[in-house]
Amino acid sequence: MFDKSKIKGVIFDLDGVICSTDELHYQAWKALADEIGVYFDRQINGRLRGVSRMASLEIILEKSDKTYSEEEKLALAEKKNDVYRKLLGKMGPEDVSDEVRSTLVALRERGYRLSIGSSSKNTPLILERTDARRYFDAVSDGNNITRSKPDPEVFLKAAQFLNLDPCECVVVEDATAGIDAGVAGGFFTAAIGAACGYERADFNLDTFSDLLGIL
Ligand code: B16
Ligand code: MG
Repeated sequence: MFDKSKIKGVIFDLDGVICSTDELHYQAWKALADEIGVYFDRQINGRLRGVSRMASLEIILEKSDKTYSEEEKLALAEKKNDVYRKLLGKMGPEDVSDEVRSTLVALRERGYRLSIGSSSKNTPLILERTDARRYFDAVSDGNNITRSKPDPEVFLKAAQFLNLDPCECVVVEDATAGIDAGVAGGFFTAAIGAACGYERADFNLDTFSDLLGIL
């Protein structure tokens, strides 16, 4: 049972929650897919939400007739990431909205401890480009996990960094795999964006600042 007085922390997914990098992922994967002659569109891109880089590549290669070795797959993923990081380099503070910033500030003022819980290994670069690191007490990301969502590892690490139990935290996610990860880890969950309406989530947020009505 959700009891607001027992909640001490909030863990935020990054891509699709704090900022939107879906279009940049799309452009980078599309460049790679075109180069290797594999069909790729925005619908397939939607399946990559919250999924790790290598798992994303596997989804893209479903449309390929060729079988790639593990070494070749790593090289393809690296190539995509080089393009993606160049695109991330063009991000700036304007890519985190005023609504997100003021909500994070208000949550901190209410005493909540805040962490990032993202699958992305590019989290440090994204937080630096958008000048958003300063809102968070901790960052758990693709660099400190071995299993990606729907495994709860990234959120369990975030809770550990905050010194909190999962049942004291709300996870905010835009991917159903992320909500599944939150549920599996024993967290309360709030779905936003593409995950909004997902029946496994405890809360649905029409907009980011709706969090202030829950916490
Ligand atoms: P990278 P999140 C996820 O971030 C993205 O949603 C997903 O599309 C991406 O494949 C994954 O990060 C890995 O990203 O290639 O930068 O390590 O939504 O968990 O913040
Ligand atoms: Mg996401």
